[in-house]
Amino acid sequence: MIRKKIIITTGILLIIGILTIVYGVTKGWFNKKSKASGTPTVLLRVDPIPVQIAENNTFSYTLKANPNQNLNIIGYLLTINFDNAKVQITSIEYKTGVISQDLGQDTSNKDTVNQLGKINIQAEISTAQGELLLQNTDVNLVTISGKALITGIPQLLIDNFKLYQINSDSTLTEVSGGVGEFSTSSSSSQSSSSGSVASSSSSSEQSSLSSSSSNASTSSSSSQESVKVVIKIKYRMQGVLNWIANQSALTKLKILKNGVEIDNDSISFIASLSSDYLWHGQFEQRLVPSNDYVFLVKPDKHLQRKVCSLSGRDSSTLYDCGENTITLSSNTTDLDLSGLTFFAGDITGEQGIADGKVDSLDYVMIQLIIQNNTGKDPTKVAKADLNYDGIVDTQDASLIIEVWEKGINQDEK
Ligand SMILES: [Ca+2]
Ligand SMILES: [Ca+2]
Repeated sequence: MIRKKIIITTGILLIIGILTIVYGVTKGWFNKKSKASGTPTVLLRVDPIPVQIAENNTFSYTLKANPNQNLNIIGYLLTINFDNAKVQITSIEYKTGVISQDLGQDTSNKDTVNQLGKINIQAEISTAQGELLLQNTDVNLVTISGKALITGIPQLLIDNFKLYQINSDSTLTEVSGGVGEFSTSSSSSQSSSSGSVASSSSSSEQSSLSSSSSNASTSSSSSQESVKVVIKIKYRMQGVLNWIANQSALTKLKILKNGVEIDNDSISFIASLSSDYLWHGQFEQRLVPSNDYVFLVKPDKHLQRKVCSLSGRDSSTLYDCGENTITLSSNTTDLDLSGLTFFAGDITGEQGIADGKVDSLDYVMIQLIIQNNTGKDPTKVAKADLNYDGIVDTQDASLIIEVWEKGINQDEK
């Protein structure tokens, strides 16, 4: 009898145990391990959770970030949208890092902020080594205070949250953050869950820079013979206003014939700065004489431009080639791009190399060099001296802002 009871009790306990494990698995109790693995994610929340505020009463919320692993950051950015008919902002205080000049907004910008219903938060860490955010620990980023114009729950909608992590090899990684436990508002609050490091796939930079073979003619059906063409090119870089002798820039070039890139060959040549503030260089290529060529030219640290006439114009904006193409027929051709400005700033991307975009990663890299006081270090000059004056400083940073102000941020294709 007693033995029977023991067997039954053991059986029941066993079933309860199994059910508990099954329940635990479905609830993800045992998933903790995967959380600490590779991909950094950062959750952002508003503290306290907004509740109803009576008309003319004030509120103050702190944005708290919480990473899933230790992260050494050197900056962050995010956008906060709000309904300016319901809420007015009275102060914006940075709790981690300091505002990035010309990019971020704080209390001194509250008029603009209230007019647009939008706050751009962008901060950088002012110490050279960055700031360590500890795993699973809240850190206060920004405190936003304001006043309710009508009774209701203030809704601050956060968008585009990113942090910049500095790695041990001093490359940067962009960590896109997620927004969690956020406000009460329906739509945008929970939409973006956990973020991850965007791993930009292939990079054009990785392709070899070997200068070109010669079999352009073999590819197409054309029966025409290819001829050796020497192309002499001159172009202008944004912000290069002084002539310093012996400045040179690796310049990459792709040739499109009838819209198709020839042979996938990367051509590169070294251009030299001359006293006319123009960069001069030349390259040779065997080409079939034809009237349907287009060039893609990308000087080091600059955005690529599409060139579809032998004398480029239209310097300050992006342009569309339309039907225009280049005719190549003679053995020597001058490509005079002095009217065309090459926009500066593409120095880095996710993998630490130029990625065809001028974005905040490029900007942060320059800020980092300035903060670290390594602007004269030859490797930094080679990497990030955009105006070729021998030092990485705020002038280089402001060239990037100039490019953004033109609404340009990527290679022309
Ligand atoms: Ca870039
Ligand atoms: Ca410079």
